[in-house]
Amino acid sequence: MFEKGVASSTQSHDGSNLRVLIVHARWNKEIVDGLVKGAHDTMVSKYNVKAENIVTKEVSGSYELPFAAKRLISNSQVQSVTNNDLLGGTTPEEDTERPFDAVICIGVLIKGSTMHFEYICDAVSQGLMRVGLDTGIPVIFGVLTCLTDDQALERAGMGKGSNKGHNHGEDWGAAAVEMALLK
Ligand code: RBF
Repeated sequence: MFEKGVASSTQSHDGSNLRVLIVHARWNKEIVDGLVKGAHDTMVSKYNVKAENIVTKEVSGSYELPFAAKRLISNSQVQSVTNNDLLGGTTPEEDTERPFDAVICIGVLIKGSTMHFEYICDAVSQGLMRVGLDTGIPVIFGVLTCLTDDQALERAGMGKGSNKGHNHGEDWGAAAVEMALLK
């Protein structure tokens, strides 16, 4: 037997200087909310990310996540340059609008009776990878692609039976900090 899933990192990660963006979809909101909370609370309690340095934005569906991530990353970079110009240069600690160090995109896709699911899954996974590689800012793939409602609930730690499952949002929070510090 082996322990399924991601093992804890052998290195310690201090997220106290990081600024992280969470973008989430509103489809299947109850499950999405659980995943967002898992990511948020893990970053704060386990990695010392300051709650005020976690910005949360929402979009309609998962298909919108890559575009939103790209635009919000670009805006944070432009804003930061403008602020530095206006203020005559600020240190990262003083600049609350400094660029994001990592982005977590969260959505829950559940297969229906048409091909929509396959198209959205493909577009979103390709799109999020592209945003990360194009911008140089780590983008975490926090999108569940499930065949049933129960699969989605269990992967948010909200399973109906005795097995509540595991909240994958916690792993996404950890991955965001680890990737942000990979410099
Ligand atoms: N968005 C999700 O985040 N999860 C879904 O399970 C989901 N299923 C959809 C099923 C259909 C038939 C349609 C039309 C849209 C669905 N969307 C879903 C919304 C999609 O991500 C996007 O918001 C819309 O297609 C508008 O671009």
